[in-house]
Amino acid sequence: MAIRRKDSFLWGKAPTKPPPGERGQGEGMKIHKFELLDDIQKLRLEINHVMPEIHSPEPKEQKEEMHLQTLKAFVGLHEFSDLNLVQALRQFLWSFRLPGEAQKIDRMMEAFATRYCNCNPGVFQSTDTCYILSFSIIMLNTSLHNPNVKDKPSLQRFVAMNRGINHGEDLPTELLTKLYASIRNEPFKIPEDDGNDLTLTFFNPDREGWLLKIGGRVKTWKRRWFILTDSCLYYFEFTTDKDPIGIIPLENLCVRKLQDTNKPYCLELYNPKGQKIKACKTENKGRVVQGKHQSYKLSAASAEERDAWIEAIRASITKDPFYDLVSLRKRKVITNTS
Ligand code: 4IP
Repeated sequence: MAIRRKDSFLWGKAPTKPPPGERGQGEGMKIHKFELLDDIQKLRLEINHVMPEIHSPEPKEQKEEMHLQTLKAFVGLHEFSDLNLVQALRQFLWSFRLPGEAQKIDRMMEAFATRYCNCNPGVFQSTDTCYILSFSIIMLNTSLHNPNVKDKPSLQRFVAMNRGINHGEDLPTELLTKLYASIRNEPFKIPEDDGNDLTLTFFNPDREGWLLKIGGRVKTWKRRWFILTDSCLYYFEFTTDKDPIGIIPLENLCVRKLQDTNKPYCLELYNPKGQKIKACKTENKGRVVQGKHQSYKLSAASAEERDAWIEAIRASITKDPFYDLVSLRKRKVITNTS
C-alpha cells in the first residue's frame, strides 16, 4: 500500500480501484494486479534512473575530476618539447578560446605549466615558476602591445619583475632576454569570436597624469606624475623619470571623492579597516622607506579628471582577479626557499 501511495504521488496518478459491484471480484483483482505490475515497472525505471547517484555519493567531485582529466588529455595533445616558453604559449593560447573566469584560467595555465615542465625537464625548478613566468609574459604582451598602456616596460623591468621566481633564484638573463624580444617583435595571436581579447581581458585599465598630492606628516602639496598600472599607483617628479618617488600598492584599499577646503576635485585613497596605508617611497638620499600616510589625498585638475581617476583606480582594485593568483604563487616559491 505504501508503494502505491508513493507511486501515485510520484507519477501524479489517483488510485483506480473499481467501484464495488460494478465488476466481479476476479476482474477487480486482475486490474489491481496489472496496476501493481505497472507500478513496479515504473519504480524499477525510477530506481535505475537514480542508481548512479546512489552508488556515487559525490557526483559533483566526480564530474570535476572528469573535467580535469579532459583538460589534462587536451593539454597532453600539445607537444612542447624544445620550444621556449613563448613559443609554447603561442601554440597553446592559439588552440582554444580562454574562458573569462579567473578560476578556469588558473586551471588551464596550471595544466599548461605542468605539461611544459614535463616536456622540458630541467628548465624550471617547478611548475609554479613556469606558471608565474607564463603570466608575466602575458602581462608583458599586454603592456607592450596594448595602445592604452603608455608606460612600456623595458627589458630591465621585465627581468626585475621576475627576480627570485625560480625558488629564490633568478632565471638566466639570456632566457628572459630571448622571451622579451620574442614578445616585443610579435604579439600573441589569440582566437577571438566576440572581441573578448585576452590582452584586454587580463589587465587593468591604465591611466597616467598630473595630480597634486599632500604629504603624510608635513602637509605640503606637491605636483606629481602618477601612473596606474598592475594594481599599483606610482608617482614621479617628472614624466620622464625612470624611478618613481613612491609606490602605492592598491590591494585592500578603497577610493572616494573628497571635499577639501584648500583644493578642488579631491580624491582619497584609504584603508577601509582604518589602518595606515602600506606604501614605499624613496628619500632624497635614495633610501627606500615606508610611506607615512594614513590616507593619500590627491587633487585633480577638473571634476572629470577626478572621476576618471576614481573609476580607473576602482577598476584596477577590483578587476584583476589574476593579481591574487599570481602573487600567491610568487610568495610561495620565494618564501619556501628563503
Ligand atoms: C614632503 O614635504 C613632501 O610632500 C613629500 O612628498 C611627502 O612624502 C612628505 O611626507 C612631505 O613631508 P616637503 O617636501 O615640504 O618636505 P614627495 O615624496 O612626493 O615629495 P610622500 O610620502 O607623500 O611621498 P612625509 O610623510 O614623508 O613627511
